Amino acid sequence: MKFFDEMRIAASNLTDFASDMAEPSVRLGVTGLARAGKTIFISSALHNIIHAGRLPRFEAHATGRIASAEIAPQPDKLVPRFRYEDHIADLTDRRIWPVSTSRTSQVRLSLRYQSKETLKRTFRSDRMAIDIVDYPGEWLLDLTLMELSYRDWSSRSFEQASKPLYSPHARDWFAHCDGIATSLANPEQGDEPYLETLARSTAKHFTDYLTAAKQARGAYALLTPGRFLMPGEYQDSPALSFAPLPDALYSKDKHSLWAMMERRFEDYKASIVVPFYRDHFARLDRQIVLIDLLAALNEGPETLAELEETITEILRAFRPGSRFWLRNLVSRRIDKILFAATKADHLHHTSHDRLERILARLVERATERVQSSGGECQTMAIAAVRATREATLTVEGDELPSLVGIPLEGEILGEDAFDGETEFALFPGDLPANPDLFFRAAGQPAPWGPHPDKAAQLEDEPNEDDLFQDPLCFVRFRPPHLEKDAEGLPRSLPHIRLDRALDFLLGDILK
Ligand SMILES: Nc1nc2c(ncn2[C@@H]2O[C@H](COP(=O)(O)OP(=O)(O)OP(=O)(O)O)[C@@H](O)[C@H]2O)c(=O)[nH]1
Ligand SMILES: [Mg+2]
Repeated sequence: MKFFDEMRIAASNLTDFASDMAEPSVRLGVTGLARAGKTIFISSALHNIIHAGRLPRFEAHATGRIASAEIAPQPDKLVPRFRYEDHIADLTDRRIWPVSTSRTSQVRLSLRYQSKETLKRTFRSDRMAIDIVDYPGEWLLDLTLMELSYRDWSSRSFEQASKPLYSPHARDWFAHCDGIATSLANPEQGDEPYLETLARSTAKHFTDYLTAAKQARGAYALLTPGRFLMPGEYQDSPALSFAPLPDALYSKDKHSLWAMMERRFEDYKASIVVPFYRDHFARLDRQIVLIDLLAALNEGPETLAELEETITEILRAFRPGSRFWLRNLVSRRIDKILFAATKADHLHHTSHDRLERILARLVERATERVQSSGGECQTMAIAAVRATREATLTVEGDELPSLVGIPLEGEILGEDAFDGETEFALFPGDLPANPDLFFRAAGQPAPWGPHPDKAAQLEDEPNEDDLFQDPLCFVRFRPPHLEKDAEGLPRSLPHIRLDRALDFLLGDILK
């Protein structure tokens, strides 16, 4: 971390302070791996606050103390504005989910509210700005690079790629690496310096591996560098032409391929990762960490273990602890973190407590870290947009707690292929009451909820032998149909516990 960065963070904190005199602001971090639900959370939270949504547990909103809420010009003029209106139009008019985020954007919600404290009420009109940043989840993984040397990162990358879940995707890249020593000994002549050619072809093989591994393993895997998977403005840039090298190629010669790669790795950290952290995370006050736990559960214990590792690693970057690389630079401290399991509308409410318990177990290590540095944590199962409603299915005389919704076009469940128009009722399965079942050693069968055919034979609590090894019944649904109000505007987006999440994150600030 360079002195210049420290100055910049200090300066931006000062600017925050100056603008805070007019309108105090809170920076809310919406953090999560790719596809965790960040964009949907931000869109639905804004829409519900602005359009008088049903938020009974968000006290300031429910009691009418928020007099006005509107999108206001954001403080960072060079960052694109979050495309709130487009996302809401997608969700409410076209009833499609917005596409994956490929760049950073920001939005400021400006609130006027009536304080509960008489003194405050008498002496000033209360205003509060809430700044939120949206970004591609892939980039979050890069925060884990900051404390790694090139050599450590290289050996980590090879170690991961050698694991059975990854090695099938790494064959070409490994074969290429095997040939590097030979290429170095017999350089081919071309227009470009041969080390450059070699660096680029190595980076290409490595990127192909990362892409294939991510496709197979989902967003949970700690695959870095994140920009290789979601380059944003660095598409095709030389900043992304490096890769890990086998330790056998380690060299102290500053003209070697190793040294070249090492320089590029360090440049990547200094010129891409540090600014990303500095501009978006270093100044956060509050944070919600969104986790697509259901999808990870569906994948099995290996994925869950991987997700746990990834989340814990990432959160190290947010803890001002002793080995923390930015510890003296962050003038603001995150004092509250909410861990939320998203998309809870894929489960019947009778399973929400269980999902929360699994989440609490998943973030145990991360929570300890936050609490040891004085922060407050909570866990919650939420759906920022509720795409299903609940119903009871009767199967052979048994009543099964079920969900009704319109599966997305192209979704397949057993023999059913969906057209994106037809409603469908399904029994999603139950989660086991004991979260430990999910955290057994990787490699063992997944302890999924009972298969629908078996459900009727089971007592309340399935024992392990009864657990079926199929995943939960899981299809992706279209966003819900919304009635229009008297002015022809769509009513607010339905959700699960979005209000409780907002109350935890912002309630005390709006007292
Ligand atoms: N049913 C349901 N699906 C959701 C919800 N939130 C997110 N999803 C689904 O998850 C997908 C990803 O959500 P996003 O909000 O785009 O995820 P993100 O974290 O912004 O992902 P990146 O931009 O790729 O980092 C959406 O396209 C939806 O299919 C929810 O509350 N309910
Ligand atoms: Mg997004």
